[in-house]
Amino acid sequence: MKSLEQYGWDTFFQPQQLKGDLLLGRITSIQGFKHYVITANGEKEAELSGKMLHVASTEELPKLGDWVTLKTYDTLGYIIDVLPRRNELARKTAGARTDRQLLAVNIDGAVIVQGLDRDFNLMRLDRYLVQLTACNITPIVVLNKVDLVEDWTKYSREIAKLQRDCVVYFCSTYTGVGLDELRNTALEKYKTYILIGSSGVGKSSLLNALMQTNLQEVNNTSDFNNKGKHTTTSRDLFQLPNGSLLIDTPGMREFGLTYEEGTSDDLFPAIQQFADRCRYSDCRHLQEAGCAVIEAVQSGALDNQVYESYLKLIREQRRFEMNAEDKKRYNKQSGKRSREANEYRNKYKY
Ligand SMILES: Nc1nc2c(ncn2[C@@H]2O[C@H](COP(=O)(O)OP(=O)(O)OP(=O)(O)O)[C@@H](O)[C@H]2O)c(=O)[nH]1
Ligand SMILES: [Mg+2]
Ligand SMILES: [Zn+2]
Repeated sequence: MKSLEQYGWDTFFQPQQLKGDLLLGRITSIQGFKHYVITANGEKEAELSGKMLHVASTEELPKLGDWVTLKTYDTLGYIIDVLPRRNELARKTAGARTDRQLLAVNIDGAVIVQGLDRDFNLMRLDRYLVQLTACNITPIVVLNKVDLVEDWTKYSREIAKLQRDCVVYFCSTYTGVGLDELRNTALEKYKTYILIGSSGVGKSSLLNALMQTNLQEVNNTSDFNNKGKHTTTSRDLFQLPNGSLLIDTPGMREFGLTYEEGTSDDLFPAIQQFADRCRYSDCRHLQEAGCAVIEAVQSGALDNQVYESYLKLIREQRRFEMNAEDKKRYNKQSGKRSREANEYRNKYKY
């Protein structure tokens, strides 16, 4: 298994015995029906096996970063199984009410990129941090384009208000500031990271700078008529010279929350520190008497912007949860139908 370690394989994935002539590999790109899989015998192109076409939900289909078993014939392969995942990076897709989209799986860290031109936004950053925490993925914050600003310290002060456990790197792909530090202290060998953030913040530029070659075309907004032709359109996994694995993604307009249960207060450390002192243990910190969180906002101990962000995210999460319940009820019924169809198919072997 040695050679697969360099693509992120570790003891977590300890396989069920590999049967027969099956090969193990990791998905590095998905384009339509084509899945690119890196294996100990090099890169293979693979398609879904018949079995895969009958999974109960699309979330079970192979995703970028998945470990899969495949059967290969020369260069073409068929994906037989998806191995259990360490984690899944999900978001609610733009527009759809409850659609949860898996951006990538088996991720060690997510690099949230914001540009210091006009893109910096504390609430948006908070949203990314909440969702990553809920997905069990370590956040790394990169504030790019520092060549455009004079005072960086105010951004550190803003982010500190969120009281979240995340490291912030100030970078410029133009001047090279911060890149060595990012490379050497945030990106570990053989671990998998994903770049996320709005379009135009410099994700592909960062990837290129870290790769030390120009692999991804960048969205050159200085182009004639600002059309920005090279905006990234697919998610792909690359290996940096230091061995770490980095996924570039198209800029996201929306990064909706998808987590469903649990005490959401755990996801908001800045709120939690006061919440323990609320009069009612089920206080929602909206207008309840004896709410220590509201008192903290009034006294200035808690930043109002951080409180507003909390309220907004909690509302959004409740909406997602309610819609998800509706959908689950529906899926249960259609899942039963598809199971029945499968049983029938197996019985009569067609
Ligand atoms: N001033 C400045 N501009 C930068 C920096 N890094 C990238 N840019 C510019 O920002 C624009 C967008 O860069 P990209 O790397 O394509 O951004 P992206 O995040 O990959 O965008 P999408 O693929 O659309 O999501 C380009 O014109 C880059 O030249 C930087 O450090 N400083
Ligand atoms: Mg890009
Ligand atoms: Zn309260």
